[in-house]
Amino acid sequence: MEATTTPAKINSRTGARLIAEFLARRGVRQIYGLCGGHIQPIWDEAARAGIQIVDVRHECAAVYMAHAQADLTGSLGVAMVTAGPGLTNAITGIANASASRSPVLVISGRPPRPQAGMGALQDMPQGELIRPICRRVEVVYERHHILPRLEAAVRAAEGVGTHAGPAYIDFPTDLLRADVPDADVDHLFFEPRSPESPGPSQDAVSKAASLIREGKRLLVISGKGARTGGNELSAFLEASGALYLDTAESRGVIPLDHSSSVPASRARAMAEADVIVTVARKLDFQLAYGSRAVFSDDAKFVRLGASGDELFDNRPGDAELLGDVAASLRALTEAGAVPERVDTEWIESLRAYDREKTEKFVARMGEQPPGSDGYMHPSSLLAAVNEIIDEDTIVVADGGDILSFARGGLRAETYLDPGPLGCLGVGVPFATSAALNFPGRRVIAVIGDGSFGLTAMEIDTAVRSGARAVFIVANNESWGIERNDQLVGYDGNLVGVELPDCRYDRVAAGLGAYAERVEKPEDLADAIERALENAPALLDVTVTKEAESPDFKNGLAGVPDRQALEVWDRAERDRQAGDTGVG
Ligand SMILES: Cc1ncc(C[n+]2csc(CCOP(=O)(O)OP(=O)(O)O)c2C)c(N)n1
Ligand SMILES: [Mg+2]
Repeated sequence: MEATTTPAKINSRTGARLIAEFLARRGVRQIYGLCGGHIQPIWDEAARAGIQIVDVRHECAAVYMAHAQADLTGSLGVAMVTAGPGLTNAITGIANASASRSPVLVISGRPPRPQAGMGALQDMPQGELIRPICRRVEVVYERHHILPRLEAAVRAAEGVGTHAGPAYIDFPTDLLRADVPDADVDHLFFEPRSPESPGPSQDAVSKAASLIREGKRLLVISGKGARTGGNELSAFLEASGALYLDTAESRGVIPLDHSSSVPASRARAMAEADVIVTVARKLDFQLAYGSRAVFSDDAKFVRLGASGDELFDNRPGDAELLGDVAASLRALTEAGAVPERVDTEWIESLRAYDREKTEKFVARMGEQPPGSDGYMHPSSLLAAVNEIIDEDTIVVADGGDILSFARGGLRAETYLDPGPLGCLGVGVPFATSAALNFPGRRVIAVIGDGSFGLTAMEIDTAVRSGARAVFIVANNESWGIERNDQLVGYDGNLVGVELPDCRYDRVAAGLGAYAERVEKPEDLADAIERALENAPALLDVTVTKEAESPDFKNGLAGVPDRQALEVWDRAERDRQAGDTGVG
């Protein structure tokens, strides 16, 4: 018999396998997502490529989990959601990653190309829907575009040469099934790259250094991008003798007990400093938009940032250092940017004020009386949590009043919260992701009852994936901060703010988690220990709805016209009135 030769087979793989290979070779170890036919080929190939699929109960939670991973590890987080409602469900998570400038890649599918525009299942203009909240949107049509567009999306998310944020890419399902020949696969795309961002210009460094040398009261405020420049930031604080305010964006970059740190003197530091250095920090509502009514009118701003957003939003810098912030900080230290006639009296007085306020605050925390309803004050709960937090504990806070109490009251070095979008519901997914990414560390989330309800079903995700987080629900049977606002600002006309009689411990137990209800402060310590031992676990802790948090007292819930806080709003209006006669 004549020997037959099989024709040489062209080496190819499906589009889905190519995407999975790209992700695996670029170091992606987990994808958070929820299944669906439009993405099934990638879902399948990613799992076969050894990527862990963490499957959630609502697509938004997948993006929250990818976001938490990105914030905690500094590397790209990846979420995968199906077409149509899969993507629309994910939108709040994408908006949150956008506001937080967190590197998240969102992958989706869409109807096969032959059905596009014909009224196909789950067909909608997905790219258009999310374009304003993404650093980049890629809608892929061709097999030879798969790798270049993935590369572009990943780099946009990582914020190479600018700030990070979410990027989005989708593929039609037929392209995922189609063969991609070797000729369309450039292997260079598989190689991980270390993003290199250029440093600041020499002129900008000289200008900034001389402003700092001329100042007497130097204040440094850091933001998200400072997370990658911790060493350079401490070296600059050390050399310059500056005072320092962190914001939740960069909590932990500088240890809480650092001698420069004066969080409790925040208002005075902002008002009295004469040179303010912002490190990768937008002057957003949390910093009074840099207002001349809140900061000193003639204070000089030195702004360091990876993008325009971090340099000239609201109050442009007197000196602006565009580029890698670690490189900018190093350059300032090397240029001898140290105040020549430093106001040591001011520094000492702010430190003393900070120490005194902090000591009083801590002493009072565990001693707040219960409400007239007999339930404990939220600070009693936080005091008990503080007892078991160590420098390794990852702490998550979510809610209204309880978030405000927790942000100031919990002594956490590693900390995540709803961020500048005020995005309630992150608590359970953030903590679940933290526990999966850091199985050796304690993870504790303190969550308002209202906020818990938004993503409560993700307790099931924690149970199934073995995420050993402890979820503590501060149950005041209300959307507390809004209720307080209605009591005071709307004559007590309470509308849609009560959440009575919910047993969150039973919800969690029903989903397979260890759970307890705790009603007395003296029972908290043991209950938290048991929860840590049996995690994932939930404690449903009854707290009074009468406690008024700092955010409430500052007027945040009332949403003033010009500024986020009432006292700043008043100061801003006074300044305007003084200028123009208009109140
Ligand atoms: C997704 C979302 N919905 C609504 C709001 C408005 N909001 C801000 S705080 C708050 C109340 C939060 O209640 P809870 O989580 O129980 O915390 P508490 O204030 O009671 O401590 C609400 C509804 C928001 N920020 N985010
Ligand atoms: Mg509540």
